[in-house]
Amino acid sequence: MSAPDYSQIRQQFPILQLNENGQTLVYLDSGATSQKPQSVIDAVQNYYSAENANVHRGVYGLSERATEKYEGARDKVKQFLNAQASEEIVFVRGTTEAVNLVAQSWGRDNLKPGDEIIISEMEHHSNIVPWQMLRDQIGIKLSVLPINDQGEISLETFKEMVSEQTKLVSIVHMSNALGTINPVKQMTEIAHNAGAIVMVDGAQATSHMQVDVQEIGCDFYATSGHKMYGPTGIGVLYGRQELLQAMPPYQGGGDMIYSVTFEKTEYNVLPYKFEAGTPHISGAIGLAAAIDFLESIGLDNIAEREAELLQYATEKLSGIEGLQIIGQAANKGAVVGFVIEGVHPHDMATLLDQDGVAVRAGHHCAMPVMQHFKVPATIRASFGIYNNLEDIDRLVNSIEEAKMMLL
Ligand code: 7TS
Repeated sequence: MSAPDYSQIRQQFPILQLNENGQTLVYLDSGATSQKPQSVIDAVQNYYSAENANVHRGVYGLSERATEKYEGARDKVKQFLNAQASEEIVFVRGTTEAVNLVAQSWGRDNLKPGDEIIISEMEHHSNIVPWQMLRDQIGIKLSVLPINDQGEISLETFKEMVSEQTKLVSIVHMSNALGTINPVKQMTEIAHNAGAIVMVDGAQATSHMQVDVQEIGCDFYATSGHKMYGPTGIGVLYGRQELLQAMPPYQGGGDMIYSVTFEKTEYNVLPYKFEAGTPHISGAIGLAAAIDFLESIGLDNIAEREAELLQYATEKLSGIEGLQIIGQAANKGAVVGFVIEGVHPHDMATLLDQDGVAVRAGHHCAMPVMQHFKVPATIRASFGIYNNLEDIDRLVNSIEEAKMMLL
């Protein structure tokens, strides 16, 4: 594929034409949620204008067409993640719901007191709290793989930690607070050798790099549509068919049943067993359009372009006196978290906003990462495919100006 025209790609995002406080918006918070290209907005609008009906139930044409579109979106996700079958793709609200589903369905059904789950110190709260809830419900042990001061895990330490007791490892693919990209394929191999299964939190990964669940070898993979240029409220749980097949439903209701009497309910086949109630039809259709958008650029091109942005941002930000980057992993995605001596992150983010520069300040739902680095919060610039070098220059200039006001 030839190099894409990135200024043309940026033009596809109407929101980036907005003026914020008198200046063109510089959006540097794609880690929280990405902006949406016109093609995704059109797909959602077209669904409601010309295709809306409930799925899997009507015998009339409109409902059949809505069902085809919804199931077509599932096939698209299957191909995007390289799952073996569409039955392995469960539509959920997002990564958070996917982790809760696995914890409550697989976890409650397969774990007993004393069994161990391993997560890492760099997890987002959504890959910590559901496991803590499970721990408190059934008495399992929750162990934490530490990170070093670069923000990396060690495969050696991981190897030593995993034991016969370990039944599941749940690890983030790319950290939202540090940018670290974890060696999930090697970790899966190590876990599998010890007889444990592996869940990967891919919320930050699927918009930045090619993800192939069969290549990784993981058992579950979770991601969120809204971080990959798709709508909010739609996400994906990939699960190996054999595992999903054996798991009990997570929620009960319509669509997830085959037959119901007051005595007994027979559950529907995969993946419907896990999709109780009317699903987020427009969300799935919008997500399919987002995948088309990503694939029209090419995930390898995206990774290359964002590596350039990361390198430029790292270089420029490192030149600011008193600024310290939190998270310096050798393998890193386009996220830069940092602190500035003597400046509270929230004050800085507020001043940057006045210049039209949107960054996030806070703990990024990864409080243990803040605890590791002994900071209350960081400022985070996270990049998407629409960002360019001028955005980074605007960020750096605004920081310099804000510093003069604050210090
Ligand atoms: N896992 C990671 C690594 C994340 O970054 C996030 C959201 C989630 C899970 C949860 O995803 P959700 O779509 O279910 O909410 N991260 C962020 C963030 O960095 N800023 O806002 C949300």
